[in-house]
Amino acid sequence: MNYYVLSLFPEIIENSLNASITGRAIEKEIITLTSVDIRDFSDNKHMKVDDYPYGGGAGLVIKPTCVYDAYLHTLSLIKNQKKPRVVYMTPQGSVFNQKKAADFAKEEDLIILCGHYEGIDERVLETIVTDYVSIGDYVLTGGEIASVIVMDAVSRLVPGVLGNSESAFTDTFSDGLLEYPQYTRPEEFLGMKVPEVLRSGHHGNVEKWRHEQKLIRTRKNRPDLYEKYIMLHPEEELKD
Ligand code: 6GU
Repeated sequence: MNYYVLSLFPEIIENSLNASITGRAIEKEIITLTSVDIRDFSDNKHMKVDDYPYGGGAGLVIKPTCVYDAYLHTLSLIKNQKKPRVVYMTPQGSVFNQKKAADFAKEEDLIILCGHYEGIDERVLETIVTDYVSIGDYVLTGGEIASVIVMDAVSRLVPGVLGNSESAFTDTFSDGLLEYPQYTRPEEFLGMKVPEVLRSGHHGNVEKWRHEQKLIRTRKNRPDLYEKYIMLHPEEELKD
């Protein structure tokens, strides 16, 4: 998986992705990250990339020329014949989820475009963007952190990025339920004991307890997901 991220703050993206599991995947060249600084494609001596909005109003708008030139430069770096998808990070997009992460993980190259403070001229978006993606119903100062979230979720689905012990956790959400609670030593912490069943050594009872915990948690924290799950598995509906 090769990511090409166009933004005005490449350091936010590099600092985040070069750490931890994604950082190790970059070192191993299972994924690559190329950040493209839109400011490098400014067409004036002050390195300005934005200008006043036509029609007036607050804030500035990123010029289409800078973004388009950054995009053409990015295409020139990509060997693949196929034109890559271009993901624009925006609260106006459709909300990112595990299904979209799996869809993006199938791509060989992904171009991700991030705005900051302000919008980007609509004409260049119409020309290059294939996917408009938001990460949720709140407003961030820019798309950089949102793009890191998308790349993190996509990267862990790329074969070889997770080690064996980590891939055990791949199926969170894959069955539509939240995960069960985990415990480790000590057996007693601040007067709280690890649930007896987990220390019983009875594998069947452990599985049953964990599944029930998933249902309890999902009903409490995500009633929307619980309703969906129960529609498909009515026999598992919790009694109380
Ligand atoms: Cl993708 N960008 C910004 N600026 N704010 C957001 C977002 C993206 N997703 C949710 N809020």
